[in-house]
Amino acid sequence: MTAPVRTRSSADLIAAEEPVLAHNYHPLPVVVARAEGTWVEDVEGRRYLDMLAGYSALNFGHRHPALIDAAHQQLDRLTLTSRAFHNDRLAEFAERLAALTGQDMVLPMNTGAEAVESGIKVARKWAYEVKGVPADQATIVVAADNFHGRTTTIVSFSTDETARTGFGPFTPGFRIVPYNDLAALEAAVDETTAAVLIEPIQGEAGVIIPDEGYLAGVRELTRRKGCLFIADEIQSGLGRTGRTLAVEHESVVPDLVLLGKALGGGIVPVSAVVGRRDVLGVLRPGEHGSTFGGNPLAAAVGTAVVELLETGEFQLRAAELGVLLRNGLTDLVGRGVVGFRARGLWAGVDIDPAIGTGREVSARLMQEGVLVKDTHGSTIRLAPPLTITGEELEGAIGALEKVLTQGA
Ligand code: IF1
Repeated sequence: MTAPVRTRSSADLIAAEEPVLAHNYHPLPVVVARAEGTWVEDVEGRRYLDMLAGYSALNFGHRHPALIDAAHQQLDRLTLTSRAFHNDRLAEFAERLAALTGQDMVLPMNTGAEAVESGIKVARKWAYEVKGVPADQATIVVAADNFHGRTTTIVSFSTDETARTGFGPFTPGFRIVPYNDLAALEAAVDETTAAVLIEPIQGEAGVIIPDEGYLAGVRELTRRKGCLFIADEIQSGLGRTGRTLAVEHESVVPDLVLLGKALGGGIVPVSAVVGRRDVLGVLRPGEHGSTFGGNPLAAAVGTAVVELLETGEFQLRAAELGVLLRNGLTDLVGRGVVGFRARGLWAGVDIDPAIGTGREVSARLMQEGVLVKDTHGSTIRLAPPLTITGEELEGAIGALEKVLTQGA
């Protein structure tokens, strides 16, 4: 008889996973049992500051009261109808999300990858029916070092061999150009191009922030060449960079915006494609769908998330605390940090490889009570909940300083 999970130690639980759980992750050896706000607690009661926030899915912290309350209320009323019928929560979610993002229409899905796949399908359909691209000839231009999810079509245009190897054959119709390179983009976009799909800031690549003017350049180029600009804001959006959407830093309005992660408040998977009516309007009944997309529980939580963002409070917090983060990291340059990129409460920090790999530094930070995730090589990403206090943020930076100056 397996002991009830609540009495098994972290070590027991880690060991118990090994024979029965697919090994598609290599987690840090911490077993989280409860969490609130910016703090998580492991099985033994040790507390950690969560500087990953579920890869930006926990922008509002763990179990934000307003979001948990919205979920509880909906759980006691209605959780799922399928889209075969209407439900009484979806209209308000779509109305308020469209208004928040300055777009016309919403296509509700569940995971980020589903939003990306849906954006690709809508862009192709728009290319055939509106732009007049010959059937099955549509191309979509993406950036090298992208991360848009894990489906076979999405990894078809990944440049990360680890994400691709062994998963072919791949979906055709994608062209890859260097990120932050308008000349290369100009050369790749032609009369077959349905869309340019990019992250306004590349997350997994290490929080790569393009030159000022790049996003505006993509907007001008796609408009001039008659193709769509699709911005993947699944990680960069919903307050993370100090604005509702990262594209707002250049006052750019894409034709489609892909949202996910924090849209579900860290409670349920909620994603969406938001965009122009004449683009999302190409979809007709029966042409696309999802069992859970737009379900009343997701819509209730999603509406509560939008409500949090409508005040602008979290965007302001990210912008203001982002100054503290930037200053703290600047003080560490030359003292274990070889470089960093930061916008709002989001940073990619390049550690001196002589001190350790990103994974090794993450393990040492864990010992200091701070949880982060490495991206590649010796780069770690910092993406705390936007609810973090200045004092907590200074504590995290202090822990990083200690780990770096302790040396190898
Ligand atoms: C994993 C990375 C981050 C995303 C962007 C779409 C998706 C993601 C910009 C797909 C998802 C997640 C996936 C998760 C870890 C995490 C991740 F390390 F994989 F690359 F954040 F950087 N667009 N990113 O960042 O959304 O289908 O996962 O809901 O796969 O390990 P999803």
